[in-house]
Amino acid sequence: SLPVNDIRRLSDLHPKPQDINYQYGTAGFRTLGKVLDSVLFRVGILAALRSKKLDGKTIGVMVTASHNPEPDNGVKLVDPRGEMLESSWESHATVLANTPSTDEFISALQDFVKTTKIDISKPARVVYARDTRPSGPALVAALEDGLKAMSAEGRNAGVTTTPILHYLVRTINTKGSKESYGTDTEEGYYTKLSSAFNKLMVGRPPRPPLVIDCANGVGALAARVLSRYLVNSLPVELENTAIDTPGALNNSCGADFVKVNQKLPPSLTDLLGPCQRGCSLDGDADRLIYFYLDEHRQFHMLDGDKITTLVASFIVELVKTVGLSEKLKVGVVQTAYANGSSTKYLSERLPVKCVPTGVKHLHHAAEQYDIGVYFEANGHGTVVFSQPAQDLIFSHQPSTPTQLTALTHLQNILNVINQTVGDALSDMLLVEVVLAHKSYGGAEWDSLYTDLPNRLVKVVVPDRNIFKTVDAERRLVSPGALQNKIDELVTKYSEGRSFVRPSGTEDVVRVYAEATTRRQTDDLAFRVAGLVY
Ligand code: NG1
Ligand code: ZN
Repeated sequence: SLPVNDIRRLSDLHPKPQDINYQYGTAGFRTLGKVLDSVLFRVGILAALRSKKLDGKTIGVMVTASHNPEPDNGVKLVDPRGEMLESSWESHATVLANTPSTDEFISALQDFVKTTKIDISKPARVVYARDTRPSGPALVAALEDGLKAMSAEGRNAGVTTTPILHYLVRTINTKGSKESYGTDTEEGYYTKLSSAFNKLMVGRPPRPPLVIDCANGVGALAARVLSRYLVNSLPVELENTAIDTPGALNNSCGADFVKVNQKLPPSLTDLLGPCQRGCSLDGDADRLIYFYLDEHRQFHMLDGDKITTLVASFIVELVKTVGLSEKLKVGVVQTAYANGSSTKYLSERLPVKCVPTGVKHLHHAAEQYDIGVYFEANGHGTVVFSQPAQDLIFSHQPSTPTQLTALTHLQNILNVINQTVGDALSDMLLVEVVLAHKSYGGAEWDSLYTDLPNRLVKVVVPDRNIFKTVDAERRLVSPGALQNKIDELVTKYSEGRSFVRPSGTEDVVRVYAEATTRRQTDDLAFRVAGLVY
C-alpha cells in the first residue's frame, strides 16, 4: 500500500495555497513559478505512480514555462516513448493538484491507486530536468520530495531543453531493445544528431553563418554544445545567450516574440546582414522560427508552415528518388493557425489534415501516416516515421547509385530528427540540410508560396469557458449567434478567414484573421475581436 507516513510528512512541507485552482492543460501545469511548490511535490508522486502503472518504465518530468515570461513556470509529464502524458491522466493530475489538505490529498491518492489499479510494489523511475528560470531549483527540490515520498528512483538531468528530456526518456526506455533510439545521455543526443547532419553536409559548399537567437534561455547552453560538433559543417553565431541576466528570458527575443510581432528581435537589428538568415528558439528550445533580411534589409519570417513545406517537399522528393513512393506515404498535419496559403500549397501536393491546437493532437495525427510531418505555425513540430517505414528505410535494397544516395540521405535524415517532440535544434539542422541540398537561401525557400497577411490577437473576457468550438477549432458553437456574425463579417474580405477559440494555456480568447492585405487583415481581426468582447 501507499507509504502514507512519508507522504504525509513531506506533503505538510508543501501545502497547497487555498485560493488557487490549478489545471493540467495542453502544456501541463503553467502559472507563476512562486505558486507551484505544492504542484511539483504532487507531480513527483504522480510521476512515480505513472511509472509503477507502466511496470517501472521511466517517466519524464520537465520543469519549464517555455516561451512565457520569466516569472512563470510549469511542469509537464512525459510518457515512456517520449510522448506527452496520456490524456486520461491529465484530469487525474488536475484533481490531485487541487485537493486542499494533506489528508484529502492522501485519500484522493488512495482512491486513484484503487480505481486505476496501480500495483504499488512495482518500481518507480523518473528522469527530470528544468530550464534556466530562477524559480526552477526550488521547484525541482519540491519534485524530489515527491519522488522521495514514494521511494522512486530519480535521475536528475539538470538544466536542459525540453526535447533533450524527451529524448532521454525514449532512450532510457528502449535501451538494449531493437527499437533503441540512441545512447541515453546528452552526449548521445548531440552525437546522434550531429553525426547524421555532418554526413548529410559532406561535399556541400560552405554556408554563410547562421545567427541563432537563443531567447536568453536554456537553448543557449544546448546550442553552444551542439556547435562544437558542427565546426566543419555549419558556422553559427549565438545571440541572446544571457541566461543569468534577470528578466532577459524571452524578453524581446525568441521564437514567440518573432512570430507574434512578425519582426526581428531588436537585439539582432545590427547583427543580421542583407540576405543573411537567422532563427529564434523559444525558452525551452522546442520551437523554431526562421527569418532573413532581403537585399533591402527588409525582414521576412519563415514560420512553422514554411518549415513544413520545405521539409515535407524534400522528404517526398527523396522517397520518390529511392523508388518507395508507393510504400511510404508522406502526409502533413496542421492546425487552424496554419497560413491559408500554406494549406493551399500543401493540399495540392500531399494529404493534409487539420487538428485542434496542442502538440499531442498533431503528433497522434502524424503517426497515422508512414511519414508524418507536423508543425504548428508557431514553429513547434517534427517528423514522425512509423516503425514499418523505418524498417523499410533501413532494409531496402536500392538498384541504382542515385537511389543509394537518396536512401542514405533518408537514413541520415531520420537520425537528425528528434521524433519524440518538436525540437528547435534538431529542426534547425533539418532545415539547414534541405537548404544546403537545394542550394536555397532564405528568399528561394520563402518563394514556395506567399503568406497571406495574418493577425493573432488576445481578448480578455470574463469567462473563456463559454467559448466552445468544433471542426478542429475553426468554428464556434457557443456563445449563441457569434459564429454567424463572424461568418457574415468574413465574407466582406477577399480571401478572408477568421476564427475564435479559448486559449488552453492563458486566460484569454484568441482571435485569428487573415485576408489579402495587411490593412484588411487587421481590420478583420479588430472587428471580430469587437464581436467577442
Ligand atoms: P493556446 O494558448 O491554447 O493557444 C499555445 C499555442 C499552441 C501551443 C500551446 C502550448 C498558439 C496560437 N497557441 O496554445 O500552439 O504551442 O500554447 O505551448 O500559438
Ligand atoms: Zn517551448
